[in-house]
Amino acid sequence: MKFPEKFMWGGAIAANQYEGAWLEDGKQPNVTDVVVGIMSRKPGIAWNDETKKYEMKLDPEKAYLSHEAVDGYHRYREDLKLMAGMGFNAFRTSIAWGRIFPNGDEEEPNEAGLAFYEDMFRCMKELGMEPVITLSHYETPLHLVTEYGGWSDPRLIEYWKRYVTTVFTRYKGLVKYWLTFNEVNNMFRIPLVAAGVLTVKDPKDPSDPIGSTTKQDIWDGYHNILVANAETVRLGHEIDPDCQVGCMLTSSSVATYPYNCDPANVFGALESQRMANFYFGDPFCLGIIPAYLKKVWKEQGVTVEFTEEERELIKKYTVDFFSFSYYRSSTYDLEYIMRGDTGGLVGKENPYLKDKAPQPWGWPVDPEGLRYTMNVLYDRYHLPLFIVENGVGLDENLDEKGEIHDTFRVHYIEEHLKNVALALEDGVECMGYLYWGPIDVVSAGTGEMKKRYGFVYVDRFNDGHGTLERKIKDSYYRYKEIIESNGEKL
Ligand code: BGP
Repeated sequence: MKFPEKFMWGGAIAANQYEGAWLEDGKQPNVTDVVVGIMSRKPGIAWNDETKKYEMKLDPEKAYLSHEAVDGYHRYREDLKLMAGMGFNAFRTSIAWGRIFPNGDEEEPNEAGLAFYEDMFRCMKELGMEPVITLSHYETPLHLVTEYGGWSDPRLIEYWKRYVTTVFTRYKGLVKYWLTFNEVNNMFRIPLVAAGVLTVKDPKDPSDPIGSTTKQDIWDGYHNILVANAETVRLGHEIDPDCQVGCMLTSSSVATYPYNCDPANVFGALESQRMANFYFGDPFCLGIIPAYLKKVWKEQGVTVEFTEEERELIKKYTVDFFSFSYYRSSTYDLEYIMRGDTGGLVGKENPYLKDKAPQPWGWPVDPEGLRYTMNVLYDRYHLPLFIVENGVGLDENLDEKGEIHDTFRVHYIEEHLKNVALALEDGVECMGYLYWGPIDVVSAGTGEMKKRYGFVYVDRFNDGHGTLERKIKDSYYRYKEIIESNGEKL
């Protein structure tokens, strides 16, 4: 198995799932702070009839584990040392936008937040890890959503530009790899969290904020995010010519296979790839607004118009690399209604896949789907790829000796990495592989601690109790061996 010499090996987490300290040092709530699991249809916000606005109203019956998460805010130094112990040369996390601009629309940034990340990034560098930083990982400040309707309002572009200018300037020379919007292509399934969009002007049924969010508002959000993404590339290059800016899409949906060779299923699979992935990938990487969207907009009765200037901007400032998550594949069958979750689309069960992660989540395992995805993306975009999420969530407990033998995780990683190597042999350019959740964090999809991805276990449970002590699992040593041999010992 051959990996390039400068291949980036490491792991990825996100501020909202790792840091906790949700209201510390000036931070204000972001969209993930009001949900238990990003798929939730009932966010902790309520309509105020007097002000005619939504405001935060958490459900006292629910445990919002992300508020304390695994206390990374206070423990990142010891955790980063554990990561360096595996030989990581890269580490991905996000900046919680609300630590820098707590409400999102302030004129001046919050120094405490800037200093916090500066120390964290310096610490990564000292330990030999290249910071790979997501600018927004489901972390739009809540105020921007309740006050403006989030990204459906073009004023967000200005607030965003202020935010990215601030962090690009402050971390110039410290951060080389920036990712814009984490898995923003989930915006139709999870408008509030994935894209920070909510209908706030006369919502149809204020007791159902998600159900009341209109297609028009989501498409306006799409429009504004495409502009903001291009502005980010422009500003990044202008402020720090050595930095690289990539997009970040959930690309499990690229591996949407037609269930059989019925041409209707083949075309359906293509449409599904487009509307789950390429509708963002094409503007981000090729600078074009896909032609098929005209038909989609007509069918949905929405109006989306880009000015000539915006089109030029999108055309000119395409991303430097394509980063993505891959968890599993899916199948398309005309007769079957596809669902989705944080792992990607869920179609009819694929009879050719023998492997499945254990219950209760039981996600299908398709390592060849990663090779397929990489080939499709590289053929289409001719940009270096960066795998910034891949991993398996398991319900794990310490055994009587206080150990965790996570053989399934080891198997999962080995099989996926073998397919990365095959994709490299196919000619695909790949910058690195960052395993999702190298330390247990709060699950994005379910909001639980129980769903663990880590090589490092954290003693915290669904009801919120736990000592937060860290323990190394077996997979830690195996991943370390793979990294040390630069993939030769696969
Ligand atoms: C991706 C998200 C991550 C992450 C991962 C695993 O969609 O970018 O934040 O958590 O999925 O999902 P989950 O935690 O739901 O298992």
